[in-house]
Amino acid sequence: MKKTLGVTLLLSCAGLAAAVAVARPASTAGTLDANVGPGFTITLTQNGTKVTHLDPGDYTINVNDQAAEHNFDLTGPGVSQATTVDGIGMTTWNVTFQTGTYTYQCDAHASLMHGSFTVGDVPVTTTTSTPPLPGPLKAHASAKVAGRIVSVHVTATRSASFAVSLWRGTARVAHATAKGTAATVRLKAPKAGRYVAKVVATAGAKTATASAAVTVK
Ligand SMILES: [Cu+2]
Repeated sequence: MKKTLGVTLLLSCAGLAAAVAVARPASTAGTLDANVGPGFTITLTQNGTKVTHLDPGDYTINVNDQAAEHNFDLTGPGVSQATTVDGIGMTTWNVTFQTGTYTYQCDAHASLMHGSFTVGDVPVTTTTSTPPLPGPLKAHASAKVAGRIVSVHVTATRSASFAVSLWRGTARVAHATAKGTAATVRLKAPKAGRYVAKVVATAGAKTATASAAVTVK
C-alpha cells in the first residue's frame, strides 16, 4: 500500500512538471515583438511591456511592419536588422544581444519614430553640460516721427531691459523703459528740432548702447 502511494505521488509530480513546462515555454523570455505602423508608432515590447532593459542573450523578434511608409530598423552591438520602408508584413529575426545600448527607428521618420533600450550592465554616462555662455549683448535703435511723437524701436541680441531717452542737445526731454528682445516706446518731443533717441540695454551685468537721430518738424 505504501509503495503504491509513493509511485502515485511520483507520477503526480511528473505530471505537474510537464504542465508547468507547457504553460511557460522557455523561449518566452527571449521573444520580443517589434511593431511599426499603421500610424506613426514604433514599439518594441516583451509580453506587452515596452522594452527598456534586457539581459544579454539570444532573442527571437517577431516583427510586424504594418505600413508601406515606415520600417523597423534595429541596430546596436552585433545587430543590424531592418525591414524595408515600402514593404509590409511579418518577419522574424534571431538576434544575440550583448551588453550595450540598442536603438530602433523608422528610417523615414527617425526624429519622430524611435526608441532605445539597454542590454546588460551598461555603464551610466553622466554628461554634465555647462550652459552655453550667452553671446555678446548688442542693441539697435531706430526712430520714426509722427507729429511730436517719436517712436523708438529697440532690439537686443538677448532679452534685456531698455532705458530709452530722448535728448535735445544736452537736455533729456523724455524717458521710458521697456523689456524683452524688441520693443517700441513712444516719446513726446516738446517742440520742433533735432533730437537723438538714446538706448541703454541691460542684461545681467552687461550693457549695450544704441542711438537714433530724428528731426521733429
Ligand atoms: Cu515612418
